[in-house]
Amino acid sequence: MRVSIIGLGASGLAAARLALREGGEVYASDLRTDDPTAATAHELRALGAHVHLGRHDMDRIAEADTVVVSPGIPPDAPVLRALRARGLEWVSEPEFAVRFYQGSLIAVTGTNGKTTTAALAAHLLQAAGVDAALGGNVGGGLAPAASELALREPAPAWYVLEVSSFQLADTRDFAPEIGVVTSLAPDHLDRYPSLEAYYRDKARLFQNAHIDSLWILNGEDPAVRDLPGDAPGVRCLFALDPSAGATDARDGEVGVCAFLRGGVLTLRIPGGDEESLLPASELPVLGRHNLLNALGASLTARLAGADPEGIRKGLLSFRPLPHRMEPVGERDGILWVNDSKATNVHAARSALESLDRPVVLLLGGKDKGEDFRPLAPALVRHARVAVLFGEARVRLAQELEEALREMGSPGREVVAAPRLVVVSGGFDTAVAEARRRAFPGDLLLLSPACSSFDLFTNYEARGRRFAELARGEEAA
Ligand code: UMA
Repeated sequence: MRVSIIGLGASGLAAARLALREGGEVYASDLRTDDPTAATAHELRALGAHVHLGRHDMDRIAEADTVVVSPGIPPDAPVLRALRARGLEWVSEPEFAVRFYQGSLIAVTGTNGKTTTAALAAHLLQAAGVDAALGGNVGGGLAPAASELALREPAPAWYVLEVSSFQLADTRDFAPEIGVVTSLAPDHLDRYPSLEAYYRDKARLFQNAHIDSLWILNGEDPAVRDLPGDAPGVRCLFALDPSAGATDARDGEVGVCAFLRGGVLTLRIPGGDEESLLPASELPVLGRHNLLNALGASLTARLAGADPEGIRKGLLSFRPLPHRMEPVGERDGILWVNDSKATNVHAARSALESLDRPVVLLLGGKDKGEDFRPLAPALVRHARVAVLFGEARVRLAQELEEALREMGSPGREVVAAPRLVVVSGGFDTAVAEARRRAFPGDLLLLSPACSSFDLFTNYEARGRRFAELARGEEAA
């Protein structure tokens, strides 16, 4: 087996380790030459790989039987254009990894909610005594890359992989026993030419569907229900309302199998009775979308063999993941919530809509070109103030002002238009401004609808700084 690995981040390193363990002859390359990449190169050379930093040797790459490409490399990168020109194919890192899996596979994708759902599903399985391992796109040091899981011994009964559209793009034989789609909304439009192209990559989850495949779909999201097209398999929905989707059922749907009954999370798996899990009020995570994530994850775990009692225990012991609706402090009656992971409009909107306290919202960051106007209705309903910061602040202000004006035109009713405050200083200045405008009882929410790369290295660094400021650590 001759394997060429392009990109030496977390995915490339994991794929190279796996290929080497399998006795492969490995050529790995990365355009970077910085210290962390040099350390990776050093490790891989010690294990027998041939590594180039600062360039990709196309002739070496062309000698491989399998070319593994990191998800962060866009399809129009020169290295991929050169591969295409030579008629060479490549696969994504999870596609490579699953070839070596010995247990069953749960793959979780979706625009938002996929990390929490994947992490919770794995946690619920473990709480029920089922050996499950979490990995894939998760990142943030919370879980390993897909290939790293293949190195685990003994192999787990279930691999729970979060997969992004970038990773699904270059799959071919990827065939999960259980596939989960949490939500679909515009995202990554700086990389995809259209929304359809983005959804097409997501739909690759279903490319090897067979009649025994189990699909767990958000029943409240019509785009999710449409995504499988005519793929075979059983489609189980999750939704707050048990009758959701009843009037327009798609082929293969068996109705809502996870829902709320009298405020209690409830399961009804095909052919079985209703099983009550836990009152929603006892869930240790914030917000309506986390309730949906909990329903999706509980259904996934149940279908993978977890018993209701184990799921109940797991739901109670789960803790919010960092940077996802994570309460990070309460001072002077103001609750600070870090949702730095909300890097698109849909995520910020669902965060807002899931809350029942007045919100002072921090919005802004790198401008990915998304239309911000759809945020306006949620702002009107939930936010008193929106503090706009970072590279996107001017466009945010223009589009939100325009949308709010439109909503306020005669014939429309606006109770209280939220105040928009544009801050041109850095992140700390924006947070200080938000703090000044918050009253006791308010929720100070960082759910920025933009990525962080204008001011930070990643969303985790942005969330960490927010948490420091929540604790009163003012000086950077
Ligand atoms: N590179 C080249 N040549 C090029 C272009 C890039 O060599 O022409 C190199 C870069 O220098 C870099 C590497 O290729 O070293 C690219 O690495 P990467 O960006 O793919 O990063 P990884 O560390 O492998 O992380 C990836 C995911 N990152 C992205 O998809 C951008 C991580 O998801 C994931 O946790 C990890 O694989 C393991 O599966 C992060 C993410 O932000 C959390 N994902 C996006 C999201 O969730 O929205 C999709």
